[in-house]
Parts: sequence; C-alpha cells; structure tokens
Amino acid sequence: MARLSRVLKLAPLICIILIAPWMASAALVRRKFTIGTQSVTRVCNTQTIVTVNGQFPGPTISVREGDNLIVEVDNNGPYNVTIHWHGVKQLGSCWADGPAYITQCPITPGNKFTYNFTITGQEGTLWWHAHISYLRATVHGALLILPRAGKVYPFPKPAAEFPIILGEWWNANVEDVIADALKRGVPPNDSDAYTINSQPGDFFPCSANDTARILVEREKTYLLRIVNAGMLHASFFKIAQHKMTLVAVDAVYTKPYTTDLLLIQPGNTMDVLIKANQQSELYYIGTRVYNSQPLGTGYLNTSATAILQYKGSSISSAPLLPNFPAFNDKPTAFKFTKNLRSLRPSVPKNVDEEMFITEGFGLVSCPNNSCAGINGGKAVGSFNNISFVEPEIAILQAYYNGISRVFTRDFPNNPPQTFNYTGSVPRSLWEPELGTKVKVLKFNSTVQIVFQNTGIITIQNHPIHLHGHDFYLVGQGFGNYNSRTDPANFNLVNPQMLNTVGVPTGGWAAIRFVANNPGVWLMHCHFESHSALGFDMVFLTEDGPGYSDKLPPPPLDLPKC
Ligand SMILES: *[C@@H]1O[C@H](CO)[C@@H](O)[C@H](O)[C@H]1NC(C)=O
Ligand SMILES: *[C@@H]1O[C@H](CO)[C@@H](O)[C@H](O)[C@H]1NC(C)=O
Ligand SMILES: *[C@@H]1O[C@H](CO)[C@@H](O)[C@H](O)[C@H]1NC(C)=O
Ligand SMILES: *[C@@H]1O[C@H](CO)[C@@H](O)[C@H](O)[C@H]1NC(C)=O
Ligand SMILES: *[C@@H]1O[C@H](CO)[C@@H](O)[C@H](O)[C@H]1NC(C)=O
Ligand SMILES: *[C@@H]1O[C@H](CO)[C@@H](O)[C@H](O)[C@H]1NC(C)=O
Ligand SMILES: *[C@@H]1O[C@H](CO)[C@@H](O)[C@H](O)[C@H]1NC(C)=O
Ligand SMILES: *[C@@H]1O[C@H](CO)[C@@H](O)[C@H](O)[C@H]1NC(C)=O
Ligand SMILES: *[C@@H]1O[C@H](CO)[C@@H](O)[C@H](O)[C@H]1NC(C)=O
Ligand SMILES: [Cu+2]
Repeated sequence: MARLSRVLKLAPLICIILIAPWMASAALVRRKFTIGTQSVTRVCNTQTIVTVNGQFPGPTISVREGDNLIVEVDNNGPYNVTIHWHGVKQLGSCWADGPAYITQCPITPGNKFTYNFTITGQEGTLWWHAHISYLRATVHGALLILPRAGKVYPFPKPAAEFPIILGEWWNANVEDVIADALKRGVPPNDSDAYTINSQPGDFFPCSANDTARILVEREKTYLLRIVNAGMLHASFFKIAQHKMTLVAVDAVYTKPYTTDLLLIQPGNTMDVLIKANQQSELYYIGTRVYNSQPLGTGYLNTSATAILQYKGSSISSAPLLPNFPAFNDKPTAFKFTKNLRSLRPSVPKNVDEEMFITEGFGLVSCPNNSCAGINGGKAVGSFNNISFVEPEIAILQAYYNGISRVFTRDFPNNPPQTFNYTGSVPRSLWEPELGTKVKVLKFNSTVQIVFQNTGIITIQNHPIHLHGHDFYLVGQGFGNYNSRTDPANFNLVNPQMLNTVGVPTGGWAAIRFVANNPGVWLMHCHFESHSALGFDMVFLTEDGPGYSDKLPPPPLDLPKC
C-alpha cells in the first residue's frame, strides 16, 4: 500500500493507468429531450401542456453512480425553458444545474442546450424538472441512480422497481395560473386534482379508467421509487394493508425504517421496499395532502390513488383504501421526519459559518393599494427579511464574467431584528427589503443554518431545497429556536442527509453542509408559488486551491440573455 501511494505521488501518468479499470465501469449516457406541447385530458378537462418527448410524466432516466449524463434539450415549445437535475450534486459542473437566471439564461423557443454532468457518490432516486416559472407542473421525470456495475444495493435485490411520481393537475394553463397570481398579488389558484404517475385515480371525476397500476406477485419484494413533484403541498403516502421499509431519501441510503406512513415534501424522493404479503387482490396506494396552515384552506380533500394489484386477481373487486392522518396532523408529520437516520453518516463536527435565517411571508405595498392581497398589498416570501428579486442575467454568468450590478454580496447571517418569530408578528415588521443578495462562502467551509419559520401572515411548513449539496438535518423543533438550549439536542451522530427539508410549521430546523463545490447555488422554498414570490436566496462558493476545486469555464452553447 505504501509503495502504491509512492508510485501515485511520483507518476501522475501511472496513476491514470491504475485508475483506468475503475473508470471503465462508468459509462456515458446520452439522452435527447424535445420540449413540445401535447393535448392531455384529466378530470374531464382537456389542456395543452408542455411535455418532454411527448410524455407526461416525462421520460425516466436510469444511470449508474459514476456515469456521465449528457442531455441535449431542444426547445420546440412556446416558452423559455431550463431543466434542473434535482438533488444532483453537480461537482465541478455548476453550469449544468439549471435554475433560470441563477446558473443559466433560459433556452428560448427554437434553441437548444446540452446539460453535461457526472453523478458521483449518490445512489437511489432523484428527479429532473423545469426550473422556470410554473412549467415543472408538467415538465418533470424520475432520475434513477443504480450502483456501479458489480456493486449492489445495501438491501436484498427487489423483484422489480417502480417509479411513483406524485403531482398536481390544473384545469388551466399553468403559466396563466402563476401570471395571474403574480399580477394580482394573491396566492395562485389551487390545482384541480392530485396525481400519481400523472393519473388522479378513482376518486376524481372521469379518472378511474386510467388509474396507475402496479402488478406484483405474492411473497416478492418490490422497490418503489417515490418522487414528490407536487407544486404546493406536502403529501402523506400510504398503501392499504402494507408496511413500507424506507431505504433511501434524496438518493442517500437510510437506516431501514419500517412504517405504514410517509410524509413527502415537494422535492423529496423516497425509496421504499414493500413485500407483497397479503392474501387478496387489490389495494390502493394513496396520497393525501398534509396542509399545515391553521385554517386548512387551499387544498382538496381527495386522495390521489394508484392500485397495487396482485397478479391473477380479478380487476373488478373494490380495493381497500388506507386511513390517513388528519390534513393538519403536525405531530405525526414531523415525527416521521424526526425518525430518519443515515446508514453511513459522517457529520461535520466543527462549524465555520453559522447562520440563523428567518423565513416566511411578507407583505409589500402596491401603488394606490391596487393589489388584491391584504390591505391592497401583495404577498411575498423572504429569507432574513430579504425578498429575492430575480436578475436579468444569470448570477453565475455575472460572477464568472465579473459583470457588476447584477447581485450584491451582502446576504446577512442573521435577521435584522429579533422578535417572537412564531407568535403574532406586529404589522410594522411585515414588509421585507427587496434585493438580489448572495451569501459568499469560503471553499470547503462547514456551514450550519438554523431556519426559523415566521408567523408573518400565516405559519406554514416550508420545504427548503438547497441546490448542489446534500445537508444533514441535525435538529428541528416547534416554536422559537433557542440558541442556548436547542444545540444540546442536535443529532450529530446519525442524522439523515437530504436535499430538501420541511421546516416545521411554526418551528425551526437546523442543517449542516460543507461548501465543497465552487459556483452559485440557489436555495429556495420548493412550493413553486413561494419561490416565484421571492422565497429564494443564493450561495456563492469561492474557488478552492486545487485544480479540481475551481469553477470550470462555461459550456460553449450556454444560452445568452
Ligand atoms: C462533457 O464535459 C466534459 C468535461 O467535464 C468534457 O470532457 C466532455 O467533452 C463534455 N461532453 C460533451 C458531449 O460536451
Ligand atoms: C382562478 O380561479 C377563479 C375562480 O375559480 C377563476 O375565475 C379564474 O379564471 C382562475 N384563474 C386562472 C388563471 O385559471
Ligand atoms: C371507462 O370504461 C368504461 C368501460 O370500458 C366505459 O364505458 C367508460 O366510457 C369509460 N370512461 C371514461 C371516462 O373513459
Ligand atoms: C376532509 O375529510 C375528512 C374525513 O373524510 C373530514 O373529517 C374533514 O373535515 C374534511 N376536510 C375538509 C376541509 O373538507
Ligand atoms: C394613484 O391614484 C391617484 C389619485 O387617484 C392617481 O392620480 C395616480 O395616477 C394613481 N397612481 C397609480 C400608480 O395608479
Ligand atoms: C410568542 O408567541 C406565542 C404565540 O402567540 C406565545 O405563546 C409565546 O408566549 C410568545 N413568546 C414570547 C417569548 O413572548
Ligand atoms: C424588514 O426590513 C424593513 C426595512 O427594509 C423593516 O421595515 C421591517 O421591519 C423588517 N422586518 C423584519 C421582520 O425584520
Ligand atoms: C477540506 O476540509 C477538510 C476538513 O476540515 C480537510 O480535511 C480537507 O483537507 C479540506 N480539503 C481541501 C481541498 O481544502
Ligand atoms: C425568455 O428569455 C429571454 C432571455 O433571457 C428573455 O429576453 C425573454 O424576455 C424571455 N421571455 C419571456 C416570455 O420571459
Ligand atoms: Cu414556502
């Protein structure tokens, strides 16, 4: 071993030759995405929707860990488009991350862009989706990451695997839905159905015939790869009469966790094993909204369903429906998340950069009180009292090319004032500042963030998604975070790693990550309308000392603004 390392140090050329057989197991995977439109009918209503390769949900991509994925996106649709590879760490490939006006300008109609990145050190399920305006409602699909050739799962090989994508459907053009909301300063219209693999299922009108079905054989074990692509709701997920063993979240293996209920935030992915150990025939796989707003408005009380069907059973018998917790069962929702544990944790022990970030809604006044929100104003979202203003040039391009006046580097580590965050907040504190501020991070620094939800306008659960990194969820609680007493209860031993955390309703969550990836990384609420309202912020990670620790130059075909 000592000799080998000496050889490695002395001869970079030999090093390449030695690595070659290992490299050979990684492949180049090429896909083409043609963005277009399609006429689709759900819940008795026909809409023209934006799709990839004419599919809804879009194509599933299957790769192995270590593969280089190259996707040419050809925009033949009517709207500007970008594609985000949700949860992919994009080590050294920030340009391929995809959020519009953050890492790239949009691919305008008639143009194309090729996303080129390698998937390193991640196994399980992730997904891809449009990252501009409201297009991800229909432009999304699963990204399955299998172990390298010759490697195995840390659990017995399932008999088969099924992607399960939770989504929402509007009886309207989703671009009109968000445009109308932003113009009037009110929340967007709710969806008209929830879906599993784009089908609402038996409890929505005109939908029963096309309900998604999963065919299983008795006594075999199956892997469900669940993606919550929903736009504005966290979902409870159950299968009648069947327990699930959770084995991965966000493409990070978990300590196997057997449960009959999942809570999946929009942005999260969960891999579960199910054993077909029941006697009979048909069972509903169902989801139902977890709605954390105290008034419980703004959601449908109907379950989207798919059917788990044992082979050989008659399809005419009535399936059993699982019982769901109440729509606002906050303790049950967060108990599930609190029980998650990593299989192979490695939590950073020392923190270099400590941030306390308040997050929630705010109210901005409109000229002559002309908006339709409270007091003629409009609702916005904010982090540390700064509501994000989308720039006209992508921040990464501005940074790389030294273009000034696109963003400022003064995102603060703390909110401007201390108040009773989750209590009833005085009106004088409701109006945030507007800005395009980034938080600059030193390469390789360990960052701890405590997210504190506020009660401005309303308390709510917000699923916060960080691009380009996974983070450990080291703590969470209800009410106001206490910096003297709460850290003592942090789990620094085996917390789960995630890319999206549901910050508890009227509560807080603490995360840790290492800023080991140079570039510009968006962090935002994964409720799509909240992000559209400025519930976003950006990290800028500086280059490190090594050759591979620097932001590479942009791809030649990067779209221009
Ligand atoms: C993808 O990027 C790598 C560098 O990271 C480069 O070597 C390769 O040529 C690129 N492939 C394509 C098809 O652009
Ligand atoms: C939103 O809902 C209202 C009330 O149902 C309806 O009048 C309006 O047309 C909807 N807006 C859009 C953009 O679909
Ligand atoms: C569902 O299928 C039944 C029987 O095949 C058919 O009569 C009915 O019209 C179908 N309903 C819809 C909404 O397609
Ligand atoms: C939803 O349904 C449950 C039980 O079916 C009922 O208790 C609850 O009141 C309903 N909620 C709404 C908002 O309709
Ligand atoms: C606001 O109202 C005043 C008085 O009615 C009017 O003169 C002014 O043009 C209005 N401003 C805007 C921005 O609508
Ligand atoms: C903050 O507000 C909550 C809810 O109104 C209240 O129960 C609590 O006592 C308040 N805390 C402080 C320190 O005032
Ligand atoms: C946010 O900043 C504005 C000033 O831009 C101030 O008026 C407001 O009170 C602040 N709100 C909070 C919650 O800090
Ligand atoms: C990053 O930080 C870790 C832990 O502090 C250290 O061991 C490692 O050498 C650092 N890597 C670089 C490239 O600076
Ligand atoms: C599409 O993107 C281009 C380039 O950023 C921009 O100039 C244009 O305004 C965008 N179109 C729409 C409808 O937003
Ligand atoms: Cu939110």
